[in-house]
Amino acid sequence: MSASKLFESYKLGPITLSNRTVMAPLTRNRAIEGFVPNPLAVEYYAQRATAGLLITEASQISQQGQGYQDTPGIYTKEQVAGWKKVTDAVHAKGGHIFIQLWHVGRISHTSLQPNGGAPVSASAIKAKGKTYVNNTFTETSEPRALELSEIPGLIEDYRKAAKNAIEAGFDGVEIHAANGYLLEQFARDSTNKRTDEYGGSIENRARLILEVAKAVAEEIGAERTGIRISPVTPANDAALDSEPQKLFDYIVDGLNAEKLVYIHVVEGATGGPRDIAPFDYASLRKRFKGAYIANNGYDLALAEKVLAAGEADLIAFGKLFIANSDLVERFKTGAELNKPDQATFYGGSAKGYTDYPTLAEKKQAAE
Ligand code: 8OZ
Repeated sequence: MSASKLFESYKLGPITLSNRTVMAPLTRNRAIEGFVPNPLAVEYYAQRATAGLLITEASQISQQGQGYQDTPGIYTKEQVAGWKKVTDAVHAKGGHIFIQLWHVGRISHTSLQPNGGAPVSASAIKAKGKTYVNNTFTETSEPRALELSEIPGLIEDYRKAAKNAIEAGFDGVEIHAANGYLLEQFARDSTNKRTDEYGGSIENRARLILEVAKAVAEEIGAERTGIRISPVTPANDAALDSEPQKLFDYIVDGLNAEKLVYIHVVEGATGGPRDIAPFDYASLRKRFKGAYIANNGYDLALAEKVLAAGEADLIAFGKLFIANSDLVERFKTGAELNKPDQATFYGGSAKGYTDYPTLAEKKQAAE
């Protein structure tokens, strides 16, 4: 039995997590009619409730915020009712769960947009790359720049989604400001060419993220509001900002002012190399007064090392939690890990979703 810090409890705002593991947000494309979470999601998340904190798959805050087929939303009554079953099941097992609030911006396709319109972004610059719609990988559509007059309505969509999240029983929300989606499209100067108060200087490009953080925190409490950032990821054609360190130091200072409960940092290229571009994550860690959740390519050894050094408070694991619902127990006992099956990540049903064998089931099968 290891005496690692990973298995110590952690007070995150008003809730106490039973350990320092976090299940990272993981897109699974299994939503049903009306972009309501699949009934199987109840079992899927409940199976993983021994994580210190579960963060749901990214969930669109509006129809405009959707970019891929079969992702769940958090903007209708039916979606809220679907999520309530998930949060009830997780809480019944003693777990804690946040929902990730998502607007994809330009990473979308007209077929998913209201009235078949263009997806929106900071500027009318098309992303190179594909999204998945109508069961096919499809070029993203040419976006249009959001009008200045549309921005209050966009912030209102985040605020309403956060309100819905609390109604659905979530312990809090994570604002998705990572991986080349809308909020990052505004932050980076590679994708934001605006000339109004949301473009140009770092202060202007950070404005939307900070206004969204403020609105959400005002609605549900800063102690229930976290955010995910990915300062140097190339995901979704996100070319590097010209000054990523200055940009994200500024953003984190602003998040401090809003008293957010955590920053969740994708270190390096999402799902890829951790050292893709130079960046001083310790600077963010030092500046930010709330919790630091580290993510990207962590295994048990790296997690223990980083926690012991005080470089993070919590560690988020993605693929390892897909394949191992009892990941915490496996880490504790040094048990072998199941391998994730990439073919069943996106779309489908129970296969590769709720049917990975637990340690207990494996033992039983061997007897
Ligand atoms: C994989 C496939 C589709 C979306 C992200 C929400 O990267 C995603 C995502 C991941 O943040």
